[in-house]
Amino acid sequence: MFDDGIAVIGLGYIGLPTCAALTGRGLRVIGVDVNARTVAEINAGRVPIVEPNLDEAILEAVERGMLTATTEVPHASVYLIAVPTPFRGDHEPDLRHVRAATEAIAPRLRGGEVVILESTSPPGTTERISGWISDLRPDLKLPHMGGIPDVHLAHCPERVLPGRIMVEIFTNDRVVGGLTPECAERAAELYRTFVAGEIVITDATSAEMAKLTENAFRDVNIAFANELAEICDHLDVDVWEVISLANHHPRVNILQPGPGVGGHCIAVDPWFIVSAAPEQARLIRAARETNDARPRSVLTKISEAVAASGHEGDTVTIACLGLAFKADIDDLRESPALAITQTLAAERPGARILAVEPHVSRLPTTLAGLPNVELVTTEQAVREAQVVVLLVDHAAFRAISPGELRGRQLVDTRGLWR
Ligand code: SAJ
Repeated sequence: MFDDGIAVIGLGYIGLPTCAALTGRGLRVIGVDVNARTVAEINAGRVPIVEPNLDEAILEAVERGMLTATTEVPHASVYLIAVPTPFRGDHEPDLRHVRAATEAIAPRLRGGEVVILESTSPPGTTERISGWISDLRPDLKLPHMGGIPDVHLAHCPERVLPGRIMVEIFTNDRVVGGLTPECAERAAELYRTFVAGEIVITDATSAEMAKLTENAFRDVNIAFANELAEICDHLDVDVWEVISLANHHPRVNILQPGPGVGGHCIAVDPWFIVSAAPEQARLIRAARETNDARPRSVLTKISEAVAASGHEGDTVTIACLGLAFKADIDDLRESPALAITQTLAAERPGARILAVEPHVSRLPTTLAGLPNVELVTTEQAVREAQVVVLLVDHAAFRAISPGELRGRQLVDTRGLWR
C-alpha cells in the first residue's frame, strides 16, 4: 500500500515528528525540505529543533535507513505536506509554500497516490491544490472533477502541542477530511498506522474549518482572560485571584492572562477565518485585536514601574525574564516576550536591558544588534536590575525567592509571584 514510501514535505515542528511516527511503524520515509542545511543535519541524524524525545527517534530512523532527507521531491505512494502557512499584508493567508510543494509534487505523480495537506489552511485550500495539480497535469483526473480520481486528496490538520508533540502525535484524535469519501479513507489508512486516538472522517472543508476553529476557540478564551486583566487592573483587583475564584464554578474554566498570544498558530490561524468571512467573524477579530494589544499594555506598566523605581530617564536597568512564546520551550516565533523586550530597548536607548532566556545560548538576531541589550543569567538580572519584568512563566523563574526580588519594581505578566 505504501510501497514507494511516504514523502513528507517540510521538515519542521510537524513534518519531523511525523517522519519519526511513521518510521517508528516500519514505514519508509523520504523527508523533503527546501533548506539544504536542514536536510544535511537530518541525514547526519541531528534534529535542528528542540522537542522532547524527537532527537532519539530521528537518529534511530536515520541509522536504520528508514528516513532519508533530500531537497528534491521524489516519487512516493503518499505525499504529506507540512509547510508553513503564514499571513501577509492585512492578515491575508499566504499559501506560497503550499503552492510550491504542490508544484514540486505534480510532476512526480503517476496515478494512485494520496496527497495529504497537514498545514493549517484556509477553507477551500485542499480543493485549490486539486485545481493546481490538474492545471499542471491535464493527463490526470483529480477529485474536484468528480468521478473516480487518479490521485486522492485530503486534509488532515495537525493538532499537537509544542513541548508534547511526541506524545500527542500518537494519542490525539485525528480529523481526516477528503475531497471525496474515498480520498478520506485512503488518507485515514496512513494515520491508522500510528494514531491511537480516534480517526474522524469528514469532508476537506469541514476539516480545514475545524482546525481553525480549535485555535480560534483558544484565542477567544485567552482574549477573555486578557480583557479581564485590563478590567481588574482598572479596578485595582487581582485578576489571578478573580479567575481562580470564578473557576471554582463547575461550568467555568477561564484561561490565564499574559503578555499576549505568541507562536505560529494561535496568533495566526483565527485571521484565516476573519479573512474568509470578514462580516461574520466579529468576535474572532476582536479577540485577535485584544490579544495583540497586550504587549503595549505591558510596556505601559513597565513605564509606570520605572517611574516608581526613582530611576526615570536613561539610568535604569530593566530585567526581562523570558523571550520564548510560552513556558519551558525554546521557540521564539511570534513571541510577545521578544517583541516587548525589543520595543523596550528601542524606546529606551539609554536604559540597560538584561534579557534572560534559559533555553537559548545567544540573543536572537532581532536583539543581538541592539547595543543596550545583554543576555545574562537569572541571578545577574535580578541582582542588577531596578525593574524586573516577568514575561514567560518558565519553571526556572519559579525558583526565584521573594528575598531576591526585594526592593525591585516588579511587572509580573503571568501571575507567578502573586
Ligand atoms: N496563552 C496564554 N494564556 C493561556 C494559554 C496560553 O496567554 O491560558 C498563550 C501562551 O503563552 C502562548 C499562546 O497563548 O503565547 C499559545 O500557546 P498555547 O499553549 O495555547 O498553544 P500553541 O500555539 O503552543 O499550540 C496550539 C494548540 N492548539 C490548541 O490548544 C487549540 C495545539 O494543539 C495546536 O496543534 C497548535 O496550536 C497548532 O499547531 O495549531
